[in-house]
Amino acid sequence: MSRQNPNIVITGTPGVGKTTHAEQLAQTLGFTHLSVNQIVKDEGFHEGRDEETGSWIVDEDKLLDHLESLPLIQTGGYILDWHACDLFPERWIDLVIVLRCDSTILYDRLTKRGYAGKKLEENMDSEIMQVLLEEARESYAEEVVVELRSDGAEDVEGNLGRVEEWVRGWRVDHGGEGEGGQK
Ligand code: DAT
Repeated sequence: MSRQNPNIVITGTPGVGKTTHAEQLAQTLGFTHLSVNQIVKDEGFHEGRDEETGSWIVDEDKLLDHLESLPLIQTGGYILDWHACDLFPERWIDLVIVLRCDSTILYDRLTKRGYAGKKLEENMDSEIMQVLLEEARESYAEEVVVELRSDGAEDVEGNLGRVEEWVRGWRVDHGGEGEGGQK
């Protein structure tokens, strides 16, 4: 198995900026952005919504089968954007980015999105208790996981530059030119 490009997971609590980062990175790197939540919804890989939180109850087997049918493992060049990461087999993934956000800023983003009550509370707790960071650290090798801040626009810019640099390095280490998009 020799991928031409790395596969990157972008994870974190809802509202931290996963979509914002994934869309821009996919564009600059020429990678494919997979919004896993959207796939779950569009393809019906779920058993309805949790009554209390409104989140999808995901059929993980169906989701994994679908992802496995993509050229993801062979070619690389995918950005998987989801609020969970322990589902993806380690051998698929080259980098796991855990975005983190200041709780006051996150509170504002989530209330603006219409989150309230238990859903808001659970997501705030999740960010404060760094649940996704722990999940990533438990599921992947230490050197694969990076924690990046996503409080303001300047963070996004810095993070994108850092990841692009990392991808260039990955390509060089894996026999590529260190430039260019997905082949
Ligand atoms: P997620 O995909 O993690 O749920 P998002 O990318 O949809 O998050 O971002 C939620 C909102 O917050 C959206 O209006 C964009 C804004 N946002 C995210 N990260 C930001 C950042 N670092 N600076 C400024 N705004 C940001």
